[in-house]
Amino acid sequence: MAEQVEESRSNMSAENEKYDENYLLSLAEIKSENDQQLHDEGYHQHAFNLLISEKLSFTRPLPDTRDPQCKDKVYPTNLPKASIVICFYNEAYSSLLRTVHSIYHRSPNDLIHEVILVNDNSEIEGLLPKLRTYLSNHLPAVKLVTSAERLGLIRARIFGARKATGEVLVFLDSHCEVNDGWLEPLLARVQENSKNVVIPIIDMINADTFIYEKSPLVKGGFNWGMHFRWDPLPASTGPISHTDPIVSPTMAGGLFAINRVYFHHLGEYDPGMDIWGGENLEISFRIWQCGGNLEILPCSRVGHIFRKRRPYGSPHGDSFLKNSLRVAHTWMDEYKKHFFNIRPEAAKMEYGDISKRLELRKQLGCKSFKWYLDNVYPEQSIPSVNGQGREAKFMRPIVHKDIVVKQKGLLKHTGSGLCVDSVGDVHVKKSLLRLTVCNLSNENKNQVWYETGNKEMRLANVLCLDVTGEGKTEFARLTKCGGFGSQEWIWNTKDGRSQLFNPASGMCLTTVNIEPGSYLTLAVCSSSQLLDFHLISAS
Ligand code: LR7
Ligand code: MN
Repeated sequence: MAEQVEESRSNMSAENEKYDENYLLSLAEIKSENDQQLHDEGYHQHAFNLLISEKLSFTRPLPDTRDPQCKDKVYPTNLPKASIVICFYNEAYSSLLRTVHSIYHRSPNDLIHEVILVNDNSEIEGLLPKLRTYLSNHLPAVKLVTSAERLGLIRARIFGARKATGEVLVFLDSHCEVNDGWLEPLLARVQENSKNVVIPIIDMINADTFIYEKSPLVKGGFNWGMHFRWDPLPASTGPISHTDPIVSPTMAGGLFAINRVYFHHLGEYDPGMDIWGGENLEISFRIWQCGGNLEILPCSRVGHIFRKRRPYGSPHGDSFLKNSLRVAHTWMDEYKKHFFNIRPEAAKMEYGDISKRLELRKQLGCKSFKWYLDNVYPEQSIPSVNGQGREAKFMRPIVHKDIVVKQKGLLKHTGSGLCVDSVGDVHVKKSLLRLTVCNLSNENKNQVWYETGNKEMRLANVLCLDVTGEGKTEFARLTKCGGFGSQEWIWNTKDGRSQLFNPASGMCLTTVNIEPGSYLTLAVCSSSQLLDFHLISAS
């Protein structure tokens, strides 16, 4: 096995490959018709930049995002072994194999009992034969199983878990990359207590650039619309240790480790849930209410591709709402009314038979939802109904990433000497952008661009330079800033150029002409002078 992996590793990863953001950006450049097609179809089918994924090696290097103290931790030598279960529906070949390779690449061989890939009846033509061939040549130990029908991710996980025989189950999404030392902390904590269910810190793989970003220490919560959310760590717990487990009221859902026998004892998942959504809160409430612990382990880090939309639908309507109803009616007691206050239409909706889940709750002797709120999630605010609200105990505002202005100035088109402003006022959304005569006086704010640490270009520090339209060329406009890929601009200064590169489209900002009034748009990056811009200070 190890030999096979070794062989494929040398095939797949270039010698002396380094983690380098500029290298990633260069992979995003569209250089041919074929690139364009891969890029466009990739966004359509997978909602991430497939062009980069396909070019990147399966075992690419990643930045080690752990706190340095994590490296001093020593784990028992007799850790239990993991059955890693990965369900996938229409996952891209390259992101799926990168997930699997990263596991073998960054885990001690003797801790992996097995890797089980559950194909949830994927419909991408040719995916399965290609995958089978690859696995049998390079990763023969990986078990690939296919369900008889599309199960949805919840039933697919039950299906996969029932095939597993290792002591600990580790679930992962099919577009992850595990990082150095990810597995040991998870297994050690489950070994300490078989009721510990543990989660790595989920680092972010940017869907447009594949840049691997370190996530802050946070914990899982939810809002009364039944959406999972991240909560800041409460200030009252004192100084934050960067290595100790963080008790978490909920989990995001996709990435966690649990003792296998305990998983089955606890009732697996609710098999009445369809396709996607809700199961993460369900298993979180169930773990806590029925005597388990849920923790995030800061020394275990796994990257996940965060897509801006889900690239598949649910055949039978909104599975998230239906699944959430099953959670509310099974676990939330009188507190479900807060959900119905937010989604009144849901109160009368069908959610199927939950009698088996209610029976399970009784049989396991689970505690009330009030107990959970009081003891596990005291920082949750409870909306006031008939004056009976509860103020959050240690609420504090969620810290948004600070928007730092890196530099500001007029955006000058090098060749023409003209500057960029908007056709409408700087506050008017959708205003087109054009070349105009530079006005160097400071009063004239409508030509001053602010480049932020979020890689945005904001005109007068108000709206963002945006080029929407997946793959299709559109004119540049001002839109509300929202951290979208179409608002991301990176100075490309390779080969003496000075161009604004947009990784999401793989293209560069350009002007259609060099006269005053010419609109701005995107073009394939090249040495054309039409694409050269630079920032000059407004005297
Ligand atoms: O019908 C399906 N069958 C499947 O096998 C639909 C999906 N799947 C697979 C899919 O290929 C993927 O591997 O199930 C996995 C999860 O689906 P995603 O990636 O579309 O889900 P997500 O990442 O958007 O959503 C998060 O919430 C879900 C709620 O049902 C699941 O719990 C996901 O696992 C979960 N992902 C994470 O927790 C990763 C970190 C996200 C954060 C924060
Ligand atoms: Mn996912």
